[in-house]
Amino acid sequence: MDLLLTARGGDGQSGSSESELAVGPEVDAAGDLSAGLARSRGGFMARIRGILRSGPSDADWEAVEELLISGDVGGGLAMEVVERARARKDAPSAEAAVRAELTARLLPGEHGWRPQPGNPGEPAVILVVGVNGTGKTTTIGKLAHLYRVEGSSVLLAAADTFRAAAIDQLRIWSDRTASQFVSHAPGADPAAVIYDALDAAVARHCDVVIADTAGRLHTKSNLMDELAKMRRVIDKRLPGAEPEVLFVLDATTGQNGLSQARVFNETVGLTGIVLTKLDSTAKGGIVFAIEDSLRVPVRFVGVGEKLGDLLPFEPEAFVGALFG
Ligand SMILES: Nc1nc2c(ncn2[C@@H]2O[C@H](COP(=O)(O)OP(=O)(O)OP(=O)(O)O)[C@@H](O)[C@H]2O)c(=O)[nH]1
Ligand SMILES: [Mg+2]
Repeated sequence: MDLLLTARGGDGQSGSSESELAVGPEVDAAGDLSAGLARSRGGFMARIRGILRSGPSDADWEAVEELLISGDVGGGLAMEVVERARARKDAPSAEAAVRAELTARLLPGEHGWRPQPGNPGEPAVILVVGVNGTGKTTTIGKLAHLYRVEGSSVLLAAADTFRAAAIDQLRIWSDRTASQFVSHAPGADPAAVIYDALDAAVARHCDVVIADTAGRLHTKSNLMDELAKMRRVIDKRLPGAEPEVLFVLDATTGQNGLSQARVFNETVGLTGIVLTKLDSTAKGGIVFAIEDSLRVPVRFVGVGEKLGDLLPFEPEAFVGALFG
């Protein structure tokens, strides 16, 4: 990779510690969707395929519904998929019918989606939110990698000011991806970090700003209010920006993730979802449940801990990898 840039990292509050970086982002192979879905494919999906191949009886269809539920597809949706698959006359096989119905439950993919600036010459803004430990900061590193390799300039905003270690963790990702970095001292107002990061990004003509936020439980209203304030600050500094508000959901959380997502959606208006740790779960069916319950698109899936392990979500490729 021959990308070169001059990054001015440093502390947005003091304006100090400018560092010259003459390095490109680390290059990392793209992750493998099929490998990432191996547990789900070999788990509930393998059993579903086994049943469907033998010309399913009524009892078999019931078993398929139960298996879909066990894979986190959700009760209502599993029933709908089975009912519609059974009624389908056009499919060459029961497996093809279920596959088509599952694909039809997903929102249409936006091939090549990328965040857009609200106004020409301004940066596109991504605000990354979610409960504790879902993979927000790691996802930001992976996103930065993706956009840097494409040749975009990226600025990471350390608006998780809750722990000093969180700021350091993001700084390491900014170094690895040769992204710019704005932080304040631990304990500072996260909304102020975002304001300064947007200022810096405009001044430095950055293409994309990605803001990290502290993990928070959706039940803590003061912390949810803090998030709403961050969202408002973006509108204030960049009117019309229409930031991408990405909710990072840990796929291993199961159906609890849906109630988390709903509260975050009410507070900050989610525009996209990243489903992480798909490699660690046999319940990849949560993808169908989350899109169905929120009507917010899954933008990316996380399939591992390496920089390249974030893949754009393509509905047909996803269902294809589930069936194998
Ligand atoms: N296997 C796997 N692990 C992941 C994935 N994404 C993140 N992780 C791991 O999940 C753990 C938590 O990741 P973080 O990025 O620190 O999570 P966070 O949401 O920023 O956490 P807080 O800031 O504490 O709320 C780390 O060990 C990551 O390596 C993924 O797609 N697959
Ligand atoms: Mg974090």
